[in-house]
Amino acid sequence: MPRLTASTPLPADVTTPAYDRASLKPGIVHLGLGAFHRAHQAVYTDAALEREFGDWGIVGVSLRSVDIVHDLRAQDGLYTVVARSAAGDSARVVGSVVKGLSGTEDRDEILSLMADPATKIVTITVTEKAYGYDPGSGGLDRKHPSVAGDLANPTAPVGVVGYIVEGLSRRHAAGLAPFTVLCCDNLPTNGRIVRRLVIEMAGARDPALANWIAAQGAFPCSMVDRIVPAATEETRERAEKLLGAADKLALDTEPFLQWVIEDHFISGRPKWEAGGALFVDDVEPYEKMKLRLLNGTHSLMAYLGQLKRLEYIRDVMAVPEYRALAQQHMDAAARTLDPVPGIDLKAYMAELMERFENPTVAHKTKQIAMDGSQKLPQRIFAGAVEDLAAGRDAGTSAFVTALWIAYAKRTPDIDDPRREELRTAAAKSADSDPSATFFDLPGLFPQALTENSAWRARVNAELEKLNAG
Ligand code: CS2
Repeated sequence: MPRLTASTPLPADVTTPAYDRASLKPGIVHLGLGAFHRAHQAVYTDAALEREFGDWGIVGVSLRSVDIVHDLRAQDGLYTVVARSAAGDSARVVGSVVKGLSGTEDRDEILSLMADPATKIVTITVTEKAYGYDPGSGGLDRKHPSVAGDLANPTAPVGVVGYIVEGLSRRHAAGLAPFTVLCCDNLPTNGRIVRRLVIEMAGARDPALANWIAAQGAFPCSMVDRIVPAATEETRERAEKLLGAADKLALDTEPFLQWVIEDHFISGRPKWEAGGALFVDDVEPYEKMKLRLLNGTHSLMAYLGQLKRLEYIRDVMAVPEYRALAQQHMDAAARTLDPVPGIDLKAYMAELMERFENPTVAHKTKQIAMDGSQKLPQRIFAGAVEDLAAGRDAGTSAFVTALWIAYAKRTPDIDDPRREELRTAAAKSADSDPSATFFDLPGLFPQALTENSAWRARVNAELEKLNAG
């Protein structure tokens, strides 16, 4: 089967770039070329280019992986996104990514591009753990490997913050305006977090650079949403049938997608509203809603699924008792939210339950269970703190915490950057207070939870029930 390239003739029912791709020039550098970016921001940019063509091609950078970049080159930057639902599949070949670069092989080229006046925006999806963010201080975790490396060797960065600082430093030296940094990871007030990390790292090498970034930089917050399972052999086979060409980068996703962005860009932006993006003054209520209702409930189902040997989210949703637990947590989490402009929360939650049930989306509980130490603070603990302060019991959050601890105890090869600490906590956990060694993990649980003995007792009671069940 021939490989998908720019000259592949494609069937009429496959949506293809409706703009002159050959004349598309790059204006965005994207860090983190994973499935999520390719099925989300790249699709929005495709729609934006269709509506209003401009120099907004994306150069996709994978900081670690080389294969994906080689595949992208072999396919002229093209790949397929298949949106799947019970109503059927619809395939779109995305054209907005003009080039792929890898941090391992192309560091100089990436940095030159970041310093090029044509680059106006740097977008990021590198997952929570890659930033080296210390939730305790709100600043850099100086023990994080790439943070430590980039502080020691700032002109040859390996991590996301180091790349941004070196890119901005080169622009500063050249008398250019900064690029806008648009974080698209599931962190609350993500733009503000990245701004602080970047300014801190810049300040460590040159206070004048830090001042310039603080004064001239732009780090809009954004909330991103689309369920994109890791691609499998089945994904690639399906795309091959739909296209009549082989696509090693094909993805399956759901039809739903959402992007809420603060409209603060230094040198313009693509017309992302063409793909349905919403521009608002304050993203925080939307982020909170999504993190606590979608991601928090996802984490609940992921750990429950792992403990009950259910492979996919849809399998968890198919068990009425578990579905009810998901609903219960979502209802409780909704009580911690401020009103979200333009959103009917009831309808939003009903739609979430339908998305989780989508029979055609094979989203692995194991994938979502990954990196719990990086996810639970914003998904579960933050809401629990607010619940307890308001006199509510935060019972469903205690349940999710117990699920995660039970999972950590039963999974010695747990996929988490704090794996060694989790292993030790699991090994030292005592029957009299089984969650204590987890509550003692530095910087993980907010003080309001570690100091609340009634809530901790509730976590232990849930753990006991899970052990019995
Ligand atoms: C999931 C998210 O893997 C996870 O932790 O909760 O990736 C989720 O699918 C996306 O945030 C949906 O927008």
